[in-house]
Amino acid sequence: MHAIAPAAELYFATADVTESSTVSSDQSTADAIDSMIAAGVDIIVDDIMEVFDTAFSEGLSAAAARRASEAGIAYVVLAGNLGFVGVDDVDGTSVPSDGYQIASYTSTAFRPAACPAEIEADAAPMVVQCHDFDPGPGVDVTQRYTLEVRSGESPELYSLVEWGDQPYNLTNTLYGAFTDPTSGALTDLLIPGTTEAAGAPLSIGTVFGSLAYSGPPAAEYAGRDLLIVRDAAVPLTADLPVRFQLWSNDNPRVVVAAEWFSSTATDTYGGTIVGRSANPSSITVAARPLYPSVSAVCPTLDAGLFGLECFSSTGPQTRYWGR
Ligand SMILES: [Ca+2]
Ligand SMILES: [Ca+2]
Repeated sequence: MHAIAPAAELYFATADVTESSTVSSDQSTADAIDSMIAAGVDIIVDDIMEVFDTAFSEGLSAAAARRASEAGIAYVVLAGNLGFVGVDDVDGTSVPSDGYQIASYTSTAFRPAACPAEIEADAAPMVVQCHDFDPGPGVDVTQRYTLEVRSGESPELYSLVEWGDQPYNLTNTLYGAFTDPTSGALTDLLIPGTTEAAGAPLSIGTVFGSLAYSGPPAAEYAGRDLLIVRDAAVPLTADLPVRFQLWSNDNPRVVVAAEWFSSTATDTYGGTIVGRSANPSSITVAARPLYPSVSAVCPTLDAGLFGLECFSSTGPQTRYWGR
């Protein structure tokens, strides 16, 4: 920074960002931004990954980033590395989600359908309904992900389900559940109402840890079915936007294919830019590959071209609030 702008006066601030304290992380990031505004800076370069950048409402740090722009500060922020791209084959067989961004799923409305017996039994006495991933007349309450697990790897991915209630004014309770497609057994839950996300329209958790694989060097391909589950006691009175995201930087990517991956008028796949990075007033920057091992994950780039990392975060995103 000093070499680029030797006469510039430099300031640094950091945020206390941990996955186990999403709300205070958001407040901490907002405080760091506000301290920069108070210091009278001209440019803010923000490279903080933060899980509580909400998609359906303006979070504390996204609001602070907006205030910085409104104060005339050039706000430069990371896009992030949260994209997952479908691979071209799974165990030698080509797959339809090849090349599609599959890290997230957003629907403009929760579409209620009956849950499998395993989900109902786990939720009891709560009565639940499951989201229908099929935007057409058919019903499919499972989004199947294919995972590639190699010896010595312990795939633990942070993931979240988010819905369109306002933070600290929740009406609905939703959570994510993963099941084993062969047995139907529940394997992972994304939990609502934890202290880390208290008052937020978020269910969060670490998933796929049960897949630790210690077999031969060849990869093992496992399936996991995602279900988005809702407490049916509260009637749906309006369209309730709902979203799922794999929230992980880890390489190589463990999730390599998805059953549903093609966007429609109501359902969007792959968008991972939310919060500060989605502010129209932000200058959002993606990365190009820096080190050779990236070519093991992304198609090899011409060294003379400034291509982006294939797992850079991407849009599209929809804003559900004003300004
Ligand atoms: Ca349907
Ligand atoms: Ca399915």
